[in-house]
Amino acid sequence: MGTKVIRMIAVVLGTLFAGLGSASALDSPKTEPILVVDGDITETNSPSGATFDLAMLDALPQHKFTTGYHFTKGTAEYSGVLLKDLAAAVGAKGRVAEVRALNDYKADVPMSDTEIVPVLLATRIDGAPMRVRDKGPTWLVYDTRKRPEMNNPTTDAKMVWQITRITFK
Ligand SMILES: Nc1nc2c(c(=O)[nH]1)N[C@H]1C(S)=C(S)[C@@H](COP(=O)(O)O)O[C@H]1N2
Ligand SMILES: [Mo]
Repeated sequence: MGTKVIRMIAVVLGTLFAGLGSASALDSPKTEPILVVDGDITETNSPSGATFDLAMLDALPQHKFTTGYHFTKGTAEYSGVLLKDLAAAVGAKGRVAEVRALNDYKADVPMSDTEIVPVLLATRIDGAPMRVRDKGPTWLVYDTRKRPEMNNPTTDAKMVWQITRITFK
């Protein structure tokens, strides 16, 4: 092989790996971190795992739906990031997300749920960021409208609000 060809191959490989690197590299929070993701993940940006501020969550694909729960007042538009997109962003290998709240309440969310209904890490209600007093900064909500049989206490218990940490395991 000529040196020209070898150089070309080197350039192509270099570009490929640089591309892979930038596609998977996790940004760092520029404002107040609102979520820590840890456990069985490949993408991190701090010794404690992958920390996110609101802008980093906003940079992931956004989804929304309007619904109400028996424990909420009326209906509201919930918007944010699908749990499965968050899992992809951190290279989560685990099949369960342990979702922990400010008050140490926690629930195990099987990733298989995310294949049945949209499971959304809501960052906003009716377009407004959620304050802690409004169940923020993030709230895990299930869109059970197409699967009403999932409106049951087991699902309710997985809709953790005031989330601080998600551990994939
Ligand atoms: N942060 C947090 N989220 C939580 C809970 C909790 O205690 N803390 N309770 C769960 C349970 S068991 C249910 S049934 C629903 C509704 O809780 P509520 O009946 O106390 O409103 O929220 C879920 N999310
Ligand atoms: Mo519950």
